[in-house]
Amino acid sequence: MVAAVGILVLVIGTLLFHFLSPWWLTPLAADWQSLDDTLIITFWITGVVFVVLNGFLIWVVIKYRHRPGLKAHYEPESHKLEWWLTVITTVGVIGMLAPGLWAWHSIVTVPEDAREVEVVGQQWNWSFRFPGEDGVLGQVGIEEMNPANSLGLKADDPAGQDDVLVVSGELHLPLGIPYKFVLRSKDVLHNFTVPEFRVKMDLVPGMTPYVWAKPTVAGRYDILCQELCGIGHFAMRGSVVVEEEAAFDRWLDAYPTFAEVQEMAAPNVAMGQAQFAVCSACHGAQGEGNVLLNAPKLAGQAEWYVQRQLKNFKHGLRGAEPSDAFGMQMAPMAATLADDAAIANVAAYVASLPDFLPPATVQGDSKRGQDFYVTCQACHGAAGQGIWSMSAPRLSRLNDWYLVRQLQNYKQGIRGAHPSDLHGKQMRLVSGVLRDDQSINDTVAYINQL
Ligand code: HEC
Ligand code: HEC
Ligand SMILES: [Cu+2]
Repeated sequence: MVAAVGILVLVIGTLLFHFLSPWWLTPLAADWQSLDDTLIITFWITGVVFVVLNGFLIWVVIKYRHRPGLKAHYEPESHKLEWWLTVITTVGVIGMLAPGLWAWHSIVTVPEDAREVEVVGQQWNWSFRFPGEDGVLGQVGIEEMNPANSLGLKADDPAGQDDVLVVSGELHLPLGIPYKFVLRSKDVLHNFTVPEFRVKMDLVPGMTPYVWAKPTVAGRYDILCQELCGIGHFAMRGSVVVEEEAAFDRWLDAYPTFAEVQEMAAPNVAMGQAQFAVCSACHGAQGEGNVLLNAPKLAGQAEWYVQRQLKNFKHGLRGAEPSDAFGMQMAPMAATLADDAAIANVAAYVASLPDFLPPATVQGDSKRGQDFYVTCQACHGAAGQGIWSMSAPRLSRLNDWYLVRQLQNYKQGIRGAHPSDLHGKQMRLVSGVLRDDQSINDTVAYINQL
């Protein structure tokens, strides 16, 4: 009797969980109703079988329970029953598999009018490339990759010249137009997933798998990597923004073609030095930092990172949160840099400043910090030197008080809260490994020794 009640509770509990749980499909935002239908059909078939089988089990347990004097009847074979069970099972399995074959056929059949975008995955960031007017993506090679050409386009391929490079984790797409996502991995296996689009496909190094979708609902959706691709796998997030075509065109226009990137003049350090006069009021004449003004040391930081932060400050991705008192002081300063060229000049000047080791001010247990740093070094490097291909800046030889404040800001969502600040969001997710202020101090004490 106890067993029968147990099974009954299990069945009712499972059904309740299925219908009441909040972990249900996200609202559909692409033309993939067929995938949802396939899933629902499978749920129905398995659900009915689950209830019927367990109901039968309960009935058997009650009806044939042990009673004194009752003897089991031996019947090893029943052709009639076997025949019925085979037919029902076959129909059930066909019912589950056939819709999947149809759906799979449409996944691998890209519509004629689909446009193309390349999705590039790497540990642990996303970037994108549109083929430009010729509609053809130019050739790429790993040996071409460097901070100025992070997608590795080949300079001598004419097809690549008009490719539009979106070196940012945020992709925009026009509403109602089918897109073929050509997938490329720079390093290991990744998986491109947009739950609302119902697309999900592995990025395999050396291959270019693809998947397609037609976005049908405007909005912002997460891009997830659903492959265990290393320590930062959970923090490998991107965004896709679906909007009207006019807004999409404006967005895409703001990104340079490969030809434009190559033509960009080398930064002018002398002009950068002139611009830096403003900055030195807070950051010091040699970019050495000033704790009284809360302005960190800049000397020794990588050019690409300084550039990105200045753009983030200027465009409101950093220092726009009202709770970010120090970022708010910096943001108007970045706005004094008129354009990308001015930003590049000043970043080049900062990179030319002589580096030195600033005094340590933070106390902590560096042995304990070393254990935490195992996570950090996957992106920031074992010596805290920063790794551009991870988008992670240098941490060694910065002001330790500044590092502590940034880690607190990430944890509290003061930095990295803007939806377009995907690098900041990544650090926010990762900062969860440092549970409290003590762990932060310990980690920074260890970084001081690097
Ligand atoms: C009014 C003082 C002030 C001036 C002037 C100023 N900054 Fe800043 N800057 C700050 C403060 C404060 C921060 C730290 C913000 C934070 O804690 O998030 C900062 C942060 C930065 C950062 C981020 C560093 C990092 O490691 O992420 C960069 C880069 C930077 N400033 C560059 C500049 C440049 C270039 C100029 C001149 C155009 C400039 N700053 C002018 C106060 C200033
Ligand atoms: C998955 C990669 C990844 C891991 C792991 C990671 N970081 Fe970061 N970190 C980044 C990126 C990317 C940025 C740059 C964020 C931006 O551009 O705003 C960053 C920025 C920072 C900054 C701000 C530096 C500055 O100059 O403002 C600090 C401090 C920092 N990380 C500390 C840590 C610590 C400590 C750990 C380990 C607990 C860690 N990070 C682990 C990717 C990572
Ligand atoms: Cu990944």
